[in-house]
Amino acid sequence: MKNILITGFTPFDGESINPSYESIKNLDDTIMNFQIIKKEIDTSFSQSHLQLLAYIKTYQPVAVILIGQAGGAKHLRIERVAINIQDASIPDNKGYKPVDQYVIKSAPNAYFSTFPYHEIVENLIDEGIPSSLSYSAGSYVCNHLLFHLLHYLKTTNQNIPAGFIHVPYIFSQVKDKKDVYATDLETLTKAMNIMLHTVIKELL
Ligand code: PCA
Repeated sequence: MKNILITGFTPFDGESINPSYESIKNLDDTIMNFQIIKKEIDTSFSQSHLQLLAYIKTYQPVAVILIGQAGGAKHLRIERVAINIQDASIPDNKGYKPVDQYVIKSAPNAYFSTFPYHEIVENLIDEGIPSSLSYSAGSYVCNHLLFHLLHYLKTTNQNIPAGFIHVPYIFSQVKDKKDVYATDLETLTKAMNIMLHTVIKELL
């Protein structure tokens, strides 16, 4: 059976949960003959890519999808680009806060996602889940991880679907926040299933 790797992040910035991992952890273990490998990645610049690359080497996935929280977002953001910049406005979970640094000094300025982003947005919207393409995954740990993933796949000639989806807060996270958008976990998990079916269609 072929593997699809999907990851979420650990909570950060004082939160007790991260909806990115919450939305994937209960996904079915298999979908249409593909094994769905779900992993939680540390929200840190130093560890995140090492964990991801180790999982890729272990599971040899045929597609890799990363999920992260974008607090304050009003819909799912299907990320198309990773930039070679790390510039953090808050420290990561190891207390590290890079300013204006490269992700990988010798690498290109940017990489593009290779998963079927247009189809994912279309299918999510068809199912009533607000989503759009996004041309910036920021300059924090999410962008860092997507950049490392796309760089690794490119430099090892692995032409497989890979990309990133940012998800909004879920309701339990915004009880004490004013005027901040949130959605429910069920909707996010449904979105993950729609996205995986869309990716799998491309692999068949
Ligand atoms: N979101 C952060 C890092 C971890 C996460 O879930 C980001 O957007 O960079």
